[in-house]
Amino acid sequence: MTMTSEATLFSPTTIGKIQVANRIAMAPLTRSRADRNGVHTPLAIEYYRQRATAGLIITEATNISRQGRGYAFTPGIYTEAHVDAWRPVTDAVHEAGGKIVCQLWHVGRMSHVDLQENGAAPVAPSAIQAGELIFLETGKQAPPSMPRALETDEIPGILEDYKNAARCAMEAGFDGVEVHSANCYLLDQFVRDSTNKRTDRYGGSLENRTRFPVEVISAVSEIWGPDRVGVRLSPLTRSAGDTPLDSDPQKTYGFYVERLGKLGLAYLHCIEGQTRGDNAASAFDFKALHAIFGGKYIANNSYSREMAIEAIASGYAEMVAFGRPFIGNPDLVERLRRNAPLTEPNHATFYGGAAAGYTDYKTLGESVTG
Ligand code: 8OZ
Repeated sequence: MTMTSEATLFSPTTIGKIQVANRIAMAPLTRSRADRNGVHTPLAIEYYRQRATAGLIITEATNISRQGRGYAFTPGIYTEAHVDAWRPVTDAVHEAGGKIVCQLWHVGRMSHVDLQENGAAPVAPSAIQAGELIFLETGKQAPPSMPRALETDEIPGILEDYKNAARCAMEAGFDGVEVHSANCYLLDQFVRDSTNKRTDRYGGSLENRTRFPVEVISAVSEIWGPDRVGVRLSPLTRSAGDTPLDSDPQKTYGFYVERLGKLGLAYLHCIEGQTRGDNAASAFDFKALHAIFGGKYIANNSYSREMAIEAIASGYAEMVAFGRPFIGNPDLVERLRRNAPLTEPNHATFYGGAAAGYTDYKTLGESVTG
């Protein structure tokens, strides 16, 4: 039999219920340019519209509640004002032929009393303080505050917050949602034995440590249908907050992913190594992980053009997500197609500010003629 439709990086596919024009996803990228209340300015419309040739845009991490916020000027998706600011973004992406899912985020312990309602302590599975520094509204940096451990009876309230955010995302016109279960934020804090010391049904065994994240993903799936819900994991990442790895990442995330596989989700998205670092797919069996999951897989972390082409052609992944290259190259898909040079993004303008380093990167056509 001859194969007539071999998958390439540039061929269309379907992820759950979402049809995408190519295998290149834009990874979630925190840019910290919303206002103090997490409401996007019109600049975000232009930023996402410029990148709409990605097969799938995954938005920057977006707070599901005030409690879930840990960095000043990150956007939210839990009030009417948030919905009204996101709707023109999804409209612009759709008009340009793209697809966009909203990444739902609760930072857990990675927050500061100054960012919380009435100066409340951030919440976490256990009262263990994170390291590193976070940005406050004053522009100053501070270590995350000491969190308080969530009471068991507070869990349903957080599930409700996730559902509210999922509903808001639907109202705002997204194609689906991605649950942020990576990078040592709230869900990952429950999964890892380094940050979860609970003795109730949400701590201890693997079954218990994965219970809350699975409940969150199931709750969000009730709103969207599981075939429009993806999940992002980072088994090898130590940030945020200098969080130690789980004591046995292969076993722990394998167990977690086995549970996720039963939910019929749109996709599993893995950061294969240290977030914002190198690809370390050789240090962990990601292939085993997505085999356990059994559904579509989006690979991420420092993929070169050649690695991405190979990942799709070999069937290793259904899509490859690029993060930093999408900052400097709004037309990344076209540049990869032509094997054209990439513009290095300026790190100094990654977080905060306005148009500079956000919406002023040029496409190939603009660079040639401009
Ligand atoms: C960069 C700066 C702040 C937060 C993540 C949401 O690492 C983030 C993040 C990235 O997942």
